[in-house]
Amino acid sequence: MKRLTNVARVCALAGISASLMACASDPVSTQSFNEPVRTHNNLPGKPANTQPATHPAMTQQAIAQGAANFRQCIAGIAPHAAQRGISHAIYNRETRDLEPDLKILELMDRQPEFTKAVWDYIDTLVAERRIEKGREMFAQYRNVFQRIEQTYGIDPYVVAAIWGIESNFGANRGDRDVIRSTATLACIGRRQDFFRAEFLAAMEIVARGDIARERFKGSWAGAFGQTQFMPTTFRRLAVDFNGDGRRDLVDTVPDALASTANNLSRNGWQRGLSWGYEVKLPRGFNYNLANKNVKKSTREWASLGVQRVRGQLPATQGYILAPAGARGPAFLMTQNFQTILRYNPADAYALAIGHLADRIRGGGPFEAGWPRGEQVLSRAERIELQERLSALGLYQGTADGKFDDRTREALAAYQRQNGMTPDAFATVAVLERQRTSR
Ligand SMILES: [Ca+2]
Repeated sequence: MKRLTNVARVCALAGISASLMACASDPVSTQSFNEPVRTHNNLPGKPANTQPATHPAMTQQAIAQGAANFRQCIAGIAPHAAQRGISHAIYNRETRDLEPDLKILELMDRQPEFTKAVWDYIDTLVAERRIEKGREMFAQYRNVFQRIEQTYGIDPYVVAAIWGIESNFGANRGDRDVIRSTATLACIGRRQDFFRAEFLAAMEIVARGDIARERFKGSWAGAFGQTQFMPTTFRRLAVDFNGDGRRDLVDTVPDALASTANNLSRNGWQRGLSWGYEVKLPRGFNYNLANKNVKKSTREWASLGVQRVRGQLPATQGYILAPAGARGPAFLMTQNFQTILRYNPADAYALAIGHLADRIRGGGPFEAGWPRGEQVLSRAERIELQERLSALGLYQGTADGKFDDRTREALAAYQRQNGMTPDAFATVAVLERQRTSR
């Protein structure tokens, strides 16, 4: 039954998470699925008066029209299902009584009201209760985790952490019918091509009997099971680990955990390497170097004064991440951190996965504290900051609220000119300073 593709296609479609998106359990990681750039400065912000213009396929009229044409649309997909070996009888049986779930069109474009600071995000995802539950579940499935480590070479604690964050160890897998959700989004809304592939992959899962229709529930976007795979990710990477002939990521924990390990393995995980190391940066560190594009060997970092907080850095290479600037913890991130990012391209998410893994293993909290007194910027405030940096001649890009390298460089230049540590960490305090200066 194993149907693995040779090449793991990575996060196609504007960086959509390969599998672990639209987490069913936790509101902080339930994100808009196709605008997932959620770096520390760029977690979803307050829409305010800066909400992007509505996509033409997302207007009320377009949605009503899509709903009216739903039966025709489903009938139009039938030949594609047949090409994949799904019989007419099964296709008709599974779609006959289907009605679109229009609620999910609302969820698709919903943005959280407030921006969450990276430390709040980590606090929520790496809460004490989740750590304890993780240790219990790790003990309960010790043999499975051992076999997974042997087979795929993945740190089993990272797999446990993904399980814990994606579904709270299987407790919150989502309750929307995956066939219905993906069929709705295949026929209505702004990502129809993408979701047509998801719908067809979901139909294959039911047609093959991997997962029974009544158990096939997930998030509004169709991510399902213990570790919230998308149907197309299932198609490429799911494995039958308990050998019963079915790849059941909903009710068979070994299948779900092994599929997750397989996913990491296909996305470049390096055996025996940690996701990253907490480090201490020297006084006067050039924060321009804290950039995912600046990779150096640990020896080079050491020569710049970067030290691991406990012990020695192993011989490897990586980049520095300082998610809360100079007054928060800093990390040296390895290739394996980037592998986790392929699941969900948000630094805060990947950091939470890595840290939860270490905590389940028995490790302690980060050595450095977070600047908890600081308020992070809302989306509207990020745009305002960019506009002010433009007015000062420091920023030439568009004021879109997205903190790319150019924005960070501009902010660092501003900080430098004003006698602040140029760490490009955007806070309300920095914005206030710009507002009050002439
Ligand atoms: Ca199985």
